[in-house]
Amino acid sequence: MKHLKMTFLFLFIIAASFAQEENYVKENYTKTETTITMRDGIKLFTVIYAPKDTSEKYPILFQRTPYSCQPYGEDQFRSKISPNEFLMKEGNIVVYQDVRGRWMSEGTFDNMRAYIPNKTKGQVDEASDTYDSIDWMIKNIPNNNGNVGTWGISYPGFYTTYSLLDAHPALKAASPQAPIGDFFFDDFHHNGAYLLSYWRATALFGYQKSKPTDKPWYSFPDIDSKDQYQFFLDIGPLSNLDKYYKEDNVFWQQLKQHPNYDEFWQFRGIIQHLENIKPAVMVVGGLFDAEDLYGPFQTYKTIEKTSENYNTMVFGPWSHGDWARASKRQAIGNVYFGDNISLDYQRDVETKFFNHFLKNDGKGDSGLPEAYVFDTGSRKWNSYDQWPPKNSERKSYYLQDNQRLNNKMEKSSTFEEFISDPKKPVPYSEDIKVVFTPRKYMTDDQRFAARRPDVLVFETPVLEEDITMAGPILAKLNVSTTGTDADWIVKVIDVFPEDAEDYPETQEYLKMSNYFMMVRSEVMRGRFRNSFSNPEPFVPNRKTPVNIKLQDIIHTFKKGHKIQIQVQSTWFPLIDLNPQTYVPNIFEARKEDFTKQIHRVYSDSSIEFTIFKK
Ligand code: PG9
Repeated sequence: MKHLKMTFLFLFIIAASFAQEENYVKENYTKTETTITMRDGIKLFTVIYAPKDTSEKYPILFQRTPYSCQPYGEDQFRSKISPNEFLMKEGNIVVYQDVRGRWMSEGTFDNMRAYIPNKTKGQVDEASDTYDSIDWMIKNIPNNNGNVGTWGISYPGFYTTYSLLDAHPALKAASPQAPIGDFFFDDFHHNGAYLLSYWRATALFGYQKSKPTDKPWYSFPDIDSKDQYQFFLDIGPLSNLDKYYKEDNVFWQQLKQHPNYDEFWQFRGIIQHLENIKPAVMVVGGLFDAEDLYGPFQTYKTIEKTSENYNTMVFGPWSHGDWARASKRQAIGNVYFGDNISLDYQRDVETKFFNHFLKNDGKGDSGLPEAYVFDTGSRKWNSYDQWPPKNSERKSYYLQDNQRLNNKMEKSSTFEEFISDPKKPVPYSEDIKVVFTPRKYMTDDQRFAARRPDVLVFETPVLEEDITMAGPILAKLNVSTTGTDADWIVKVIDVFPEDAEDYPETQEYLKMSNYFMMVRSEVMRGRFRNSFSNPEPFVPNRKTPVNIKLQDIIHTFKKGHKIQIQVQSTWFPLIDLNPQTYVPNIFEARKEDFTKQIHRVYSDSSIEFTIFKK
């Protein structure tokens, strides 16, 4: 009975704090719903929250989203507005907008709509929609101070990056957070491998609505299973999924029709257009973000190369969007990183960034570093005046015989081999569950994989001193297969010592003692090894180079730990199965195309790290 009382009390406290937060917005802001007419006549639904206190003028914080401006109705208030509570409570005009073709806005949605440079009359894209919206807001929202900031996470992050193109002069600051950079490298694909774990999410963007609506017009397929691995294994070839998504799921059809990096994807990538950027930019990302990691790193690095503007990056120990939450303990899966990490970032970094450029007109020093990154091994924040840090050097470790990860190549012609069987693929997670999009695996224990014969393991001896890696990683594999196609997955792992302590978050069946913590991982669909646009089969049994870029890390492998590399060829159902027999389009592969093959990894394969020298 006591337990029940405690539960009710806990729920009451949560409900009370939620109501209190919602009351804060209702008590301190007015809400106006309107439409803004774009240059082609389409009306975009826009919600304006303005401080009731009109004793000062406020900047406009603007978010464009495909995920709706709900709740709809001028008497319905969000529980929280703006990027964080600090900015909400100090007062800003906060505007949300349904992008073209979504929810209450008119027009036709185009997934990752391609940017049109030098638009002619009548041509529109998300840049022109943003420009027209900002122009209207500055002229029509009372009590604004003439400065606009944009922000958004993930898809809204993509629209934030978009706001930088043909930017309105009133746009002074933008924070693309986990922005999608390119759907061939973020979210739905990684280096050409299709993320099967995203399959259900395809419904989000697969259907066009017939008119402005405040109710979902799409639904997610009900898969009659609690075990995603078994469900997709039983499904077999991807064409068997068509019974769930018909012709009217436009995005599913596009995914199947464009298995290579063709113009369909190329035109939609936004990274290529990031040049001569003027507004101040703060890119934010999660070092364990399973959805968008390519996007934030490429957004920051490209702007750094092509533009003279204020451009900074913040990467913390976060999974997708954690930095916008207020969890006291920051943990991802079994691994705990510290307390109040998100709140501290919101108060001391994000709020500071927007205030500096929107309330102080960017005068003086922002007080923020060029690169503010959390070392996920030492559990400490670091500030650098460039990224990767100045005093870092590239160092190679070789995949040597007897499972040795060696900083010298003693043998170049030995190899390790394994049987890769699509009928018994390596799970990407031990958890029995169905995900909407992948998340937890990014720090999961990899001992379960290490014990499989189709996962190669290479590791250093126990480290006698700390080694800090800070920057990109390049896997330079030399491989062969008896087949004509293959995927290659590389995982970088921090092996904890025997005396590592459990966390409250550690799953019951696990121990942190000798935990194989995933630090970074990536796949290369072997057919794309020389070109993402022009795939090539392997020649059976021919030693072939396959390079895989792994996204940046900042991780100290501490004394007493070990650095481990795992190499495998299936990763299921995070990614779809490679038939290992070359077919023009894997989405059309037949059951008989899926073959068991023998893969080899040669000992002159290496992993090139960026080592930071204190
Ligand atoms: N990038 C994330 C996503 C895109 C598409 C489908 C599912 C997730 C996001 O916008 O959250």
